[in-house]
Amino acid sequence: PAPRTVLLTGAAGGLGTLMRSLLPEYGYTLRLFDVRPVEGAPDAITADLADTAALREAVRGVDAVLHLAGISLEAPFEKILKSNIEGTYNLYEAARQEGVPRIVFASSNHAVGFTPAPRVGDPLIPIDTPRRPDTFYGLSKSFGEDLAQLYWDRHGLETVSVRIGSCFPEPSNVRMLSVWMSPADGARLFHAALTAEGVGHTVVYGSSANTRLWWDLTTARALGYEPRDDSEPYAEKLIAEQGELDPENPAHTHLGGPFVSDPPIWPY
Ligand code: NAI
Ligand code: 15L
Repeated sequence: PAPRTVLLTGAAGGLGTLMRSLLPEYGYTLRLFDVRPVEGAPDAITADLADTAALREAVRGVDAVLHLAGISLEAPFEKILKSNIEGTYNLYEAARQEGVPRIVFASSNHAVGFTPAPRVGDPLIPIDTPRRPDTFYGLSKSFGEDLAQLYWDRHGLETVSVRIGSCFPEPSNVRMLSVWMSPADGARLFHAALTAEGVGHTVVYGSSANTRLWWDLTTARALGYEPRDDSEPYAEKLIAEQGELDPENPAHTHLGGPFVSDPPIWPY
């Protein structure tokens, strides 16, 4: 049966806020979880992923988890270890113990961020390209994908790991023309990932059907995802303001963009 009640971790964040408004249209009842209070949602669970008792209770009875909580940019290793590596492990353990059948995991393009971006005419980057994390952050997403594989092989807990590109209301730089996922396409993809049958552990890239797309969406489409948006209408303005991607600049020529710089460039 299609999942109905979904635990949304990271509900106070940027993507969590977008999905709180978009996913109910698909018929989900969302249970919210974040270490920060969720504005306008007094019933949200305010707890850290380190709190295993709170996690057990949070996942009890849900049909699936959309796991967005975690540090979403580069940070010192100790922080990434706590929130993203141990935190994601704690979530999987709670889900296993409570018999939750599926997790949709917010992985990231930064798990493969040091992969050179394809040039015009090159093949798209396949989903099974070797992982090349560009940061401790990307490394934590690589860990999450392996953890998901372990919990599928050992415990039969299913996961769709979504290597999200850039999911924001609009693309804000030239790289994002290639990796952007509109919020509406994000909701379409998460819905497909929550409902497709027999996913085992499936890894997909998460983006819209961008004209300048860098990676292969075949595994995402196989879930039933049909992207409807394309960043191209933003291209002329962004390129006029910022120029074309510079083939001599590593931050322009790798999937991970400015995350490959040392230190990573914020904001960008
Ligand atoms: P965000 O930083 O706005 O939101 C993350 C949320 O997680 C925050 O509300 C934060 O309070 C919560 N959180 C962090 N550590 C926690 C902990 N230990 N316990 C409980 N809650 C904790 O990030 P955003 O953009 O909403 O991203 C959501 C997820 O999607 C993240 O896992 C991020 O890595 C991933 N992602 C997002 C992309 C995007 O374009 N927005 C691209 C690729 C991946
Ligand atoms: C990510 O993984 C980040 O969480 C998000 O804030 C963006 O930086 C995105 O990648 C990106 O690559 O643009």
